Amino acid sequence: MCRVTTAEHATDVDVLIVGAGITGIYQLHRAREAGFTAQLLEAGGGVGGTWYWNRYPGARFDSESYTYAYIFSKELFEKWEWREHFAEQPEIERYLNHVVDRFDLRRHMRFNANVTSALYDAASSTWAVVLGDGSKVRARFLIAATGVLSVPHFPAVSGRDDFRGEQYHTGLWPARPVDFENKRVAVIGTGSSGVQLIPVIADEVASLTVYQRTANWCTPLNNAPITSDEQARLRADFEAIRETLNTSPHGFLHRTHDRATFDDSNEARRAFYEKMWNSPGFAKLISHYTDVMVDETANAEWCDFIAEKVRSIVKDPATAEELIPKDHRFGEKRPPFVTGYYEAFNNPKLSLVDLKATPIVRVTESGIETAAGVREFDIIVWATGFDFGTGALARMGIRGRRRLALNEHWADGPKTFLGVQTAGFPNFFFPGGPHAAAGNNPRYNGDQVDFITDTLVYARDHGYDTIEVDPAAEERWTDMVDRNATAGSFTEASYYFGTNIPGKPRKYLLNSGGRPKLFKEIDRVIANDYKAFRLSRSG
Ligand code: NA7
Repeated sequence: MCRVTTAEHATDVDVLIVGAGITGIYQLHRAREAGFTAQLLEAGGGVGGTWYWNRYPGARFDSESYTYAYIFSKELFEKWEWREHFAEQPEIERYLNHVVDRFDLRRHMRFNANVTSALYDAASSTWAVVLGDGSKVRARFLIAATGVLSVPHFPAVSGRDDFRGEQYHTGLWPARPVDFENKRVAVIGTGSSGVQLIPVIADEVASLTVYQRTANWCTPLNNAPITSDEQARLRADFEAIRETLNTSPHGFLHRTHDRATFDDSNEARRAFYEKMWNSPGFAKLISHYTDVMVDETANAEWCDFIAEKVRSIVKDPATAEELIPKDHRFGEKRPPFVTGYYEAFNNPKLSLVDLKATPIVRVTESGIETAAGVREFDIIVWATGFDFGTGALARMGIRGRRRLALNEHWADGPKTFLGVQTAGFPNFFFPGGPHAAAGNNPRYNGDQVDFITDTLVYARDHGYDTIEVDPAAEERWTDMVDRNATAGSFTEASYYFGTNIPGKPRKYLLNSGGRPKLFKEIDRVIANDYKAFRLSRSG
């Protein structure tokens, strides 16, 4: 495949992948398996991507471990025994290292390799990629598996650099342990990361002040160790599990329910809500009453049930009220799943600051000043989220045909076809990026990796080395995403619309058509002999 015209444009590899997260590792494996030469660049010092950087205490899956992990290899599935239904970060990192070694991928990986620019050369149909250390790699195909939650967001709070204590972002957590023992700690942010961290460090600290701008609808994760009987059942059921994960609309094993809320009596509904409260992770969305996300009255009743639970757990009524969302319904934002979160607020060391009532004025040398005064801290943790979806791609200096910057092409929001390619950027793919997942991420991102790999193989088999999506296909897909953006439960309160980043275009960043739409379109592309792409030969 490395057919080139001049030595200057000789490619180092067929496929250059950026990012050693779950998607990038799988893409490297698939590219190698398909017979391409491949290299993977990773900005971090090790394997894991999101699961490398987000190593804060309490970081764990909220999809079941064996549904989030790889399912391409039966032997791998059988060999790796997850300890818990929802694995914690250290186990996840161990697993991803195990996969890399088991499939002999490490020798194709370069760590501490930060991409600063990527320029497309139309004459040779290659990508010239420059790294932070000035070194260059030229590749036929560039695949950015750079993740959607990989650029941490720090709010523009003045004085952040003045603070003399320790500061951390949950998404940039250091590899060395952070000592919380007897420290006065502030946690800013109560999204999925903050609410995982808070109960885990609560006992260690001298004091813990939680700065909350918006309360979330948190429900129990209901994690548990996987018993040896369950391990045996998982192994025995592998083929069925794989089939369900590969075909279900959300990529989970949870079954959908067949009843709407008011099909049931008051008593039956109450029992059902208890069952949901005690069910694992995302079952609370997928196995819930069919109308809970669409019928306001149905949603309100479920919210009332959660609010009652919060009031029954949190002893201080004023704190309980502050922890109950008043501005959005369940499912309008990505709901966090928790272990001991509400209970932690009964610990006298915890206090809650409502940032809507008393916003942060600035960070000082010794603490945080709000409208209510200054509190002093030894450690500040920013659990303030990410520049979701487009953040990493926007920072890679990507330029396509006629040096068009990706940021310019996407000035009004991302434009993609299937969330894998964008017009004017031939031979560039971005699985697991904008317009990607609408469910259990690795399943959906894996679909994209499989499709990309099949497309590269198709091009190779037909003697083409240039693949570029037709602008009309891009427009059709992007229109579909925008048109259906409000059809699901997420609203602009969710960072899935980019609303958490000042100045970012308000555009839906997931695939609003969901996995069935992706499958349908992939089938159509294949049936039409890849007509959605312009395939050509360079030189
Ligand atoms: P999230 O879910 O984006 O949460 C970020 C939190 O930080 C959230 O509570 C925000 O409040 C808060 N935040 C953001 N900016 C500010 C400012 N300026 N002041 C105060 N508070 C702020 O990120 P996570 O890391 O928790 O979770 C990300 C994903 O990881 C999650 O969805 C899962 O997929 C796993 P807000 O709600 O915006 O008022």
